[in-house]
Amino acid sequence: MRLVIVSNRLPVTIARNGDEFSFEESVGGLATGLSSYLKSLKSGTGEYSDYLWVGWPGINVKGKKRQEIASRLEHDFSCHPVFLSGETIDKFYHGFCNKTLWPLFHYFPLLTSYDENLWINYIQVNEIFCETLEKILKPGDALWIHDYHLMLLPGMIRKKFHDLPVGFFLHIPFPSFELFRILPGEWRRGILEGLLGSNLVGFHTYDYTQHFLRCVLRILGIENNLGEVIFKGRLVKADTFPMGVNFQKFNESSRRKDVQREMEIFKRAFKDKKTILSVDRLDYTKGIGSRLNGYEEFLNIYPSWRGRVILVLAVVPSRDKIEHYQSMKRQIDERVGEINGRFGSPDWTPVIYSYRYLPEPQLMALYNICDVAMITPLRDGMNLVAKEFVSSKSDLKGVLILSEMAGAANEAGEAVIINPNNVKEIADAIKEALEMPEEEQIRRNQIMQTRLKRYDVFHWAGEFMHSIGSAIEEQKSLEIRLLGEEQKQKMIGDFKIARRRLIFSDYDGTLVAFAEHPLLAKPDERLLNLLKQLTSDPKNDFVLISGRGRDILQKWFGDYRISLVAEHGVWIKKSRGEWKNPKCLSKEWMAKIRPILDVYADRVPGSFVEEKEFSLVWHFRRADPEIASLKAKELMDELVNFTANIDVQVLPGNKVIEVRNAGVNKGDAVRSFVGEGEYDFILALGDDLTDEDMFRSLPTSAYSIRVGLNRSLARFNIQDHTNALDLLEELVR
Ligand code: GDG
Repeated sequence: MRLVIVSNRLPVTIARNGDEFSFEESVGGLATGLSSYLKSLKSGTGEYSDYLWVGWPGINVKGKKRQEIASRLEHDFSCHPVFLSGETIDKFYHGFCNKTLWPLFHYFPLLTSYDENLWINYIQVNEIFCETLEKILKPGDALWIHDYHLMLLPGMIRKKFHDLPVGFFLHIPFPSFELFRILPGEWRRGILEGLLGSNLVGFHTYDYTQHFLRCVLRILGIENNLGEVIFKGRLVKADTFPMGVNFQKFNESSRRKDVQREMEIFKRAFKDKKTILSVDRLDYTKGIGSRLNGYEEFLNIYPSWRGRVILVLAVVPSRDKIEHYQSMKRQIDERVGEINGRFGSPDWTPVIYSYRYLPEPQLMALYNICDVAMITPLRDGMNLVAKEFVSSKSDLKGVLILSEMAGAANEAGEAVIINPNNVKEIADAIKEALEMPEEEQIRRNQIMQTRLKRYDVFHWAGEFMHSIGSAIEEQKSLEIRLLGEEQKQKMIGDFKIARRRLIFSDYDGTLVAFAEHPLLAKPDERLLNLLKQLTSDPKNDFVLISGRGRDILQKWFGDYRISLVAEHGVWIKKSRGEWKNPKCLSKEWMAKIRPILDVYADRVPGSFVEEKEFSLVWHFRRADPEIASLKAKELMDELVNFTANIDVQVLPGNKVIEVRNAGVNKGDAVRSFVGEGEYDFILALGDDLTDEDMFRSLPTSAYSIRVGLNRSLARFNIQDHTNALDLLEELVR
């Protein structure tokens, strides 16, 4: 099987020298980590033995040159380019990605721009990726899409490839609902629905996963069960996979000759001073300013350290086309100048500052020789630099100072954890780190390294891929009972030859979609025509078996030659007959329960109580989904306790909780109809828990179908009410 990786950028840097192109593998983060994993696939015996990486090559050329670059990428790097024009990439990468999604997802709403044109461009670029993939995907491929640039792509792909395994991983934080909701409605729904095209959506931390699930609930109204969501009839799993680094590579780096050469050079430059390392891309989320403030404060309040310590500040150029990044660069230059001017002396520079990309041996040399790493992002999805620093310490000596706002902080309890907004805290942390006894450093690093070694980047990618497989297995276990074409044709055949046919159907959720208020879920033309056709054949008996009150059923269906069952079997009206109440039921309990439900209706805006003749229902479809979901659990508890000694039952339904007399259920009603005629074809359709009683009471020869993908006693499942109508239409055609 082939694994197709998709990310905004290919892991190859292409440089142009006149008419010639040179190609070099990119290093750092996703590129390095994932590349090692992918290469290991080719030599391994696992499920995937081949890979292809699809993304923007970082260069725009036309005509023959494109072909030349594409075949070189394919041949030498297993990459496939998605070419984008300069203008498109400008609006996409520098636009929606980094002026809207990046700041908002990192909790900088004031820096977020809301430009409809940029959103449209974002959709278009995701479509271009989708079109490219359509041309190259083959049966047996699996797709792993990366990061915030391509959040619409899973949904687009799903429309074209129903069964393709698709995983999505978000490398940045997923913000809390309060932040995410700031996006205009169409954008936020589009992003969530796009992500839900995947089989698996992965995040770095438990919090991000929960934020995502909460947004799915609050914005799309879809609940999750232990991280699993049913979206458009498919199971989608959201889970946490903290990304690791290539531990072994960093841990063994001090043995590399090229790294050792760089270590010697740095050691000479730093002399006998203690060193604090800071490495980041230039970005306002990385908290470089706070770090400089903290360091300045440290020199200010702990003067004995002056002249004995150096801050090695490596800033890597990034997104310098965006104005905000340019001004940030100027501020950093100025702050470094101020600190060096204020404290420096002819033989001591407090901050050694570089603004460039460091070749890998240099970065590894710094990881190896610096005593402390100070990583203080204001917000960071994970932060791999922190993990790389700790992994590099083969002698276990060194201290990591880490912001609590980095995803990595969840796994690095042994680091000196700071709040990046507290200058004094940073200053104290620097002192603590520089003065930490060696045994303590070793003890802490040992624990962190054990974790980093076990959960390295190979483990991370392997576990993610394995989870896509499990999500698909679970999806299949749901689909296995989906009514297939062959079974459907058999059913139609049985229907055609039958002399007497009996069809039971629930109403809400089975023949019509749910509406915000029950009165709005009226039968439409399509359904009424279907009923006319069904009842025009004297061989057919149709029973509408619902939880609704008899008044509304009478109003909507009283004129049809069909039987009606109201309130789950409290009332039964045989076709053309009178309403009858077969059981002697009590109503006394209703006066006691009603006030409890009223309290919930008052407390949960948008919810209301429906009183039927023999049952009470609390409806919460229109309420805030999160509050309602919590309150529904509370109400269930309260009702179950309160009704322990009363002869009633409490039933959770689809956005409702119903209380009704015990001993009344659709099963009894079904039995009374089945016993009446010599039916040689019986079919029952229903969508919720109350319909399970109906399925349970059917003869074994009957066809039973649960609408929706829930586990059920029914023999088959179909996706939704439109499939139910399609099926009934096919029967009578
Ligand atoms: C995003 C999320 C998340 C950096 N400078 C140089 C260099 N690097 C390498 C590091 C590291 C990577 O780049 C940076 O990774 P980070 O995790 O620190 O940050 P982002 O680039 O913002 O990445 C982040 C990450 O995705 C992965 O999911 O952790 O939260 O924002 O590997 O080594 N490498 C070299 N020279 C440099 O100057 N050679």
